[in-house]
This record gives sequence, structure tokens and C-alpha cells, in this order.
Amino acid sequence: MRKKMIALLSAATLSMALVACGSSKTASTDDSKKDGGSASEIVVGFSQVGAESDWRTANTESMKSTFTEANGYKLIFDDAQQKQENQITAIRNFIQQEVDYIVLAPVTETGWDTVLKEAKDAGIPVIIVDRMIDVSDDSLYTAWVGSDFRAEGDKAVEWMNTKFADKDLNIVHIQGTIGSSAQIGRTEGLEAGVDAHANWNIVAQQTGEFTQAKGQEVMESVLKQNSDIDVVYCENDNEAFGAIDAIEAAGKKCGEDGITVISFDATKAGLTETLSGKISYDVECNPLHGPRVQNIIETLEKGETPDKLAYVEEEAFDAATFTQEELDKRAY
Ligand code: GZL
Repeated sequence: MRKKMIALLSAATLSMALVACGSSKTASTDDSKKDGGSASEIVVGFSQVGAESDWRTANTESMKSTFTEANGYKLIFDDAQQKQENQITAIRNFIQQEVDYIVLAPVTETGWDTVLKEAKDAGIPVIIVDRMIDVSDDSLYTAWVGSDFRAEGDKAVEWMNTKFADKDLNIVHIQGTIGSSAQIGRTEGLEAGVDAHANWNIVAQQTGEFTQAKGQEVMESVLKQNSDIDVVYCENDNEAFGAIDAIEAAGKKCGEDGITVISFDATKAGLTETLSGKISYDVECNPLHGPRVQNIIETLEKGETPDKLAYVEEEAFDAATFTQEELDKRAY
């Protein structure tokens, strides 16, 4: 919108010049901006997936604490409640409001071509954060910053390899939101591991929607049909919390002398359970994307070109070695 403002002010200056020369035109500048921002601040429309998990809360907090008025921004935030149609509506509203940048945290990979073409036609750069999108034309987005979800899955399987080697394993797989990059990559990692081990079996595979409630519900129903479970592979911490509740309610244990729970995100709450031993291995998925997105916008503001893809460095935490000191240092 600031771009439109600059055009308006130049036109107004020209009109005033004309008025001064006695022409009939009167100068008029429209100070009211559609997006409510002031002429100088950068207006960012952010379409967030929802508030389904601790990870998402940390991600939202990172964006909101970065794009503040004090930092020279106006943030228009929309929570899509995990529905793609709500994200598409939000993007159209951002276009109407003539924001300077659109940031999208896509709930799933497909279905974005039409609305992102509308943003491109409106001349509004789109930055994708966290999960990836699958579009026919990658000029529909300017840059992406997020995680390598397949690498996260491979990290978990590597740990399983070391811990279990060629032991027979019955594995319960609680997936994330089906069709999201996080689910696709973490699932690919596990399935590749199972393909490589004839004695590793997935005895149940179902989505937990990245929520604690659904994770518990899935685990409860699986426990009714399976009495011999070795590993529960949860695609985020909140699913792991639900699974642990269900396992303990069934009178079973999690951890060293019980069922091995593997998780992703490494939120403070997840690592607290890792310290307790209930989560045996937690793979980090870093949500602190606010400053990373700000760097992309600042690069664009300088007329420079940001990297198209920027992967975040991530680590993993083993209950056997994790300490309170490490937990105290965690940022989210
Ligand atoms: C991963 C992110 C996932 C987290 C979940 O980058 O998209 O969505 O793993 C969150 O906790 O709900």
C-alpha cells in the first residue's frame, strides 16, 4: 500500500503544481489508507494455520513480536482454524486492503494457485513460511522459509536404528494433518525406515491432526486392538501428550521399560516430557520464523533478491542424555 501512497503523493504534487499554474485541476490526496496503516509503515498480512499446537502458538508469538509498530510494521493477523478456505479468504482480504506483503503459513501443500495468482496480479509479494506449497508456477511466491521435514523423519529413524537395530518392532504411527508438508516428510521418513527393516511393522497409522485431543483419541482406539506395541511415532508434541495420557490410562508405561514414544517439535512442553523420560526422542522443528521473514522483507525493501528457499537448522534430543540445564536454555 505504501507503493500506492507514493504514487498518490506524486500525483498530488503534480496537481498542486498545475493548480499553481492556474489549471482547473484541484489537488486531492487521500490520506486514509485502505489497510489503516500510516504512509511509512510496512503493512504485512499474515495468514496463520490456526492454534492447534504449542508449536503454532510459538510461531504466532514469533511473528507478532517481530512485526510490531515499534519495528515499523502494521501486522494484519488471521487465524484460519486449520481450514484452507479461511486462508484463501484471508489472502483475498489482504489483497483488497492493498497490504505491502502477504505471509502465508499453508495448512496443506496444494490448492493455492488461483489465489496466489490474484496476489501476483495485484503486485503483492507472497512469502511462504513453515510448510511448503505445491504450485504449477513458483513465481507465485517470492520466498519460503521453513524446515526439512523429511530430514526430521530420517533423524528419528536413525535414532530408532541405533536403539533397536534389528529387533522386531510393532509401531503405532500418529500422523499430522494429512497433506501438510510436515506430515508428508515425517511420514516418508518413517515409511522408508520400515521398508528397510523387514521386522519393523506399522500396526496402526492414523492422523492425529497435530492436536492433543485427537492424538489421545487415536491412541485409545489403537490400544483396544493392539496389546503388543513397542513404539509410538507421533508427528508432533501435542499428539505425543495425548498418546502418553492414553497409554498411562491403560495402565501401561512410557519410556525405558515401557512403550517408546518419539515426537517432533521439541517445544518446552515436549522437552519437559523428554526430561521425564516419557518422550524418548524429540526432533526439533523450529517455529521462530518472525525474524527470518523480517530478513526476507528487509532484503526486498532494499531492492535485493532473497533466497528462494531457506531451510532452518534443527537438532534432536534424546531422553538418555537430555538435562534440565538444556531445557532451561530453550527459547520456545
Ligand atoms: C511444522 C508445523 C507443524 C508442527 C505442529 O513445521 O507445520 O504444525 O510440527 C504444528 O506442531 O501444528
